[in-house]
Amino acid sequence: MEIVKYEGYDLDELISRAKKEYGKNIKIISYEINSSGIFPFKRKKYSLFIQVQAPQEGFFELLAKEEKNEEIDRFLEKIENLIDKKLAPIKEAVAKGCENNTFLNDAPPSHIKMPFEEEFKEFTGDALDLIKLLLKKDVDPKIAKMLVKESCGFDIDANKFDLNTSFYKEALMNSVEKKIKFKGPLKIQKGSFKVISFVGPTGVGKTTNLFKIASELVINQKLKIAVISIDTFKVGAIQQARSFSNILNIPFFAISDSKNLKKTLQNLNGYDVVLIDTVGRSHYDYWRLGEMKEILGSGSDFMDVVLVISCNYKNSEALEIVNRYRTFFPIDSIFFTKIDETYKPGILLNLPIKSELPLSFISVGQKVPEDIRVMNPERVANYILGERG
Ligand SMILES: Nc1nc2c(ncn2[C@@H]2O[C@H](COP(=O)(O)OP(=O)(O)OP(=O)(O)O)[C@@H](O)[C@H]2O)c(=O)[nH]1
Ligand SMILES: [Mg+2]
Repeated sequence: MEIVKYEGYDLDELISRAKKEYGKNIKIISYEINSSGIFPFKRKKYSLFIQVQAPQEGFFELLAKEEKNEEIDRFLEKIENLIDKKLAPIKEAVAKGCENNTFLNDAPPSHIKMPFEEEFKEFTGDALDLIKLLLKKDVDPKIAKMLVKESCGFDIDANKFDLNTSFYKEALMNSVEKKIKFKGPLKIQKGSFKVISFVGPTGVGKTTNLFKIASELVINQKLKIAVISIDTFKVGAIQQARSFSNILNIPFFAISDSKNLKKTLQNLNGYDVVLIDTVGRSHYDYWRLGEMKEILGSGSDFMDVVLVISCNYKNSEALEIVNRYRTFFPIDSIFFTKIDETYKPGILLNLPIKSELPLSFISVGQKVPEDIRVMNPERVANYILGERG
């Protein structure tokens, strides 16, 4: 609200001037006559006071103001930077797409996420529901798509793919059977002298699970077995392995160099199976992995090397472990552990499919010897779909 004062000798003329400037509905507050008492013949002068509404200043009016508002400038600059950042990958993708002329027939670059409906538009019904379920379990979208398609038929009415069974487990088992290799139960002939070593990152369950296997071989298959530990680095590791061996009443050897390992293996020639426990090594520690390879030496050529991996690992990290360990050892199979500690076991599908390595066993808890299962398509399907068995 503002008060404006007009001065002049003609009151009517002052009022019409005010109306012209501020519109017809001006509010006249008062007017004064300024005549001097000394000169009564002098013309009367009027002061007219009107009330006017000050114009509302919105955001854009403020922006349009001549004087610079630095705060607004800074705010706008921030917004511009944010928008630029968000648009950068899209601009880059568009530029690349134009360059390679791939926009018409190729999928968008992987860092641009397609909406679910678009990415899986070729599926319908149960197939689409199974894909959703697999994604919830951290199965890689491409792998989910590939596995589900494997158990689909083409629905002519919908012009899309749908499962050819109404049971998710059956569909998944069928696809897993086709796409993942399994070692099956450990069947060892008497007198065959098989050497199996357990390698993997620290704390994944190598020692515990080696002794679960040892129990099965000794107690159920009545084989003659021995255990060698090359983990002479970790405090208490030898004692842990020795006491397990004592319980099973099998010979145990702690060895720290390749010459001794070779000699001990030669001496154990009459045994059916020799299990080798190794020290946990980070897959990023190339130097220590090299050291371990040196100790296993030429033995690693004829032994089966089982890579032990916890289901707790992130998918990308697990693949990194496989790839790095592979450069040192001829990995024969993947032995998963700690399935009881995860609700999203997508790794069970992602890792064997991406690495093309077969699955051997899965550890389902800490108890020795019972918490171990042979891997097969039905078990994989059960764990993924949330049933434990
Ligand atoms: N919850 C759960 N714990 C497990 C499983 N398997 C092993 N563990 C536990 O994991 C811990 C580490 O097991 P270890 O057998 O010592 O592991 P490791 O790979 O030999 O460890 P390092 O020799 O130190 O590299 C122990 O507490 C085990 O009881 C499993 O399937 N589930
Ligand atoms: Mg150990």
